[in-house]
Amino acid sequence: MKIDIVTIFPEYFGPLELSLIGRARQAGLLEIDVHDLRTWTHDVHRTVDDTPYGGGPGMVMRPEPWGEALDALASAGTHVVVPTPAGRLFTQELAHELAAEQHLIFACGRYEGIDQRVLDHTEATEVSIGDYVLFGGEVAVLVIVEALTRLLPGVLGNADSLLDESHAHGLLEAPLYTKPADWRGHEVPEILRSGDHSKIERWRRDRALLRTAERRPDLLAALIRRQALDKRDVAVLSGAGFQVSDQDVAK
Ligand code: JD8
Repeated sequence: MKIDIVTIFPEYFGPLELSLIGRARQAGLLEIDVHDLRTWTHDVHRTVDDTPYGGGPGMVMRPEPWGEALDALASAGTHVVVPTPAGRLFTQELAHELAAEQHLIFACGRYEGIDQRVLDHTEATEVSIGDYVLFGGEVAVLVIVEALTRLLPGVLGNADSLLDESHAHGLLEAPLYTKPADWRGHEVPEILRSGDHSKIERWRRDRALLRTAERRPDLLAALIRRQALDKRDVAVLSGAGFQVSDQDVAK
């Protein structure tokens, strides 16, 4: 996969050299190039912003440098992605969609954002990483690139395989423990030390179900809608006082 990132702050992307993303790049599984938007300005001050039509606070990114940048970087099957609080919510589902692309160009806005005509002209996908307000698109791009990198073939080993993970099931993960068995008087649950693997699997499923019901009722509702709970799941939830019925059991 090829990724181009266009920004007025190329220094934000130093972390993409580190750890597993850095290793994926070195292994040739992922090519990332970071570009300074000001490369595509022509005035002495390398201006990228101007006042908003219609008035209002702050400044808007001018379309001309963006147009030149995106023309210079575009290839045949390019997909432009623009982080904005008004975009489609970034989820694991969207991560899979984007990870299937050959070439992505990320356009990082600053100030109040980018002139809408750039997004319209390039048929960009507008994406939001969540309902809170950032100063610009750079951190959102770091989040999205990390989520995509994990999905690229050859990046994950068996130890951290995609099959087993919480968002694949639509459940939160059960809690994790390592040694020592007693830490400051807090003990690791007995069952995890029992060596009984079928009991341990059931215990983890129960913890995951109860945690999800407690913390993310939206995820539990989605599982019920998809008829993804079995009789035992429903019994565990109902035994813990959560409102579930026989209707919610998969047929
Ligand atoms: C891009 C400019 C700041 C946004 C006025 C000043 C994503 N989940 C998210 N929260 N915030 C962003 C985001 C914020 C951005 C830009 C992304 C470019 N800003 C603007 C509009 C309101 N402030 C984001 N993805």
